[in-house]
Amino acid sequence: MSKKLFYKMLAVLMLASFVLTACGSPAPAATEAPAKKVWTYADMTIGFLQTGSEGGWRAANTASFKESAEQLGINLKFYDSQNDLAKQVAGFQQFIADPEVDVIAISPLEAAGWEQVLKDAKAAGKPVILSDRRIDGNEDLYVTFVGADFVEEGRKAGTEMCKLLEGSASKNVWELVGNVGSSPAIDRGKGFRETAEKCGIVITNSQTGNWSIVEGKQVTEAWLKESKDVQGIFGQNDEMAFGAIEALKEAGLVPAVDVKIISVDATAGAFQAMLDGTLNITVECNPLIAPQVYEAALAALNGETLPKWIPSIEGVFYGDDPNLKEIAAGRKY
Ligand code: GYE
Repeated sequence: MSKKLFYKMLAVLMLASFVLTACGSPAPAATEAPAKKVWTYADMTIGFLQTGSEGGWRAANTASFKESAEQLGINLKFYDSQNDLAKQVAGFQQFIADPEVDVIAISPLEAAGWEQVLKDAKAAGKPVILSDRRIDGNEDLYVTFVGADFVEEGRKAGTEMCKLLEGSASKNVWELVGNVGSSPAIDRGKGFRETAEKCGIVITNSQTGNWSIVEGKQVTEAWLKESKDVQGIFGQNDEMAFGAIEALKEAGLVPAVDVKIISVDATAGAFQAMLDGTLNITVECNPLIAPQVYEAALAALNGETLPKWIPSIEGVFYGDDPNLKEIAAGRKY
């Protein structure tokens, strides 16, 4: 066999083995990255820390979480903080340590003091969603806030109180405030002052009624003992306004006539009070936000980036609205 033929055949063989390795035989298996888990609601266990039970709004909010979790097939671990901040922090730490819990949602009782537990949740790889109420502090420590613009709710109430007191010789207004330190209490007060003071309203009394009818009534009774020189009452929620209405009646004043009354929440009770003619206006704060919270939780687990605020949709309702009865009949809470 001539040298020339030998080298030709050798070249062909080498070429063939090169092609085979490049195309044919599977290269040794590289360690493929495991397929990325795509979370579904059925996979998700969410630990939700509720504030406790205050009134109609909170009851509707709690029902929204429990009912939509059932509908979506989500495993919900519901923690009732009984309106006790220490209990709420302890519950948060419990969810961080709980291997079953994938994501944590919280309605913070107060805005301050969450830095450390949020850092712990982050270190534990558990996304956190704020529901209904904000916290002060570093936005990087939570995924998003689902809820209302409380400052804007306050502004709306202030603007409406200006309209109700138009032409009134004096514009003394009393404010029933939510639980001290909570973002709705802080922000609604800020928003109300921003617009109310533009028309010369003077806030001559302001005190917490802790979102309750009983305390709303007691605080108003105490003020009425001192003076009846009041033209308007701003209840930061419906329940406290209901308490003020009772106190005014017992003091011989006609609520919504002698004293204009505006509340926030727009629960069924507020519509009934407007239909009864004892409440002038209610500014809506939507409690049915659980589906948005769950959507955000799932997106977070699937690594999606979310806006830092997912606003809830809200309106204003008037006691003198000719369609009030129909509107009230169509309300979900
Ligand atoms: O306005 C009040 C409830 O956090 C927005 O809490 C909520 C407030 C609501 O007790 O009725």
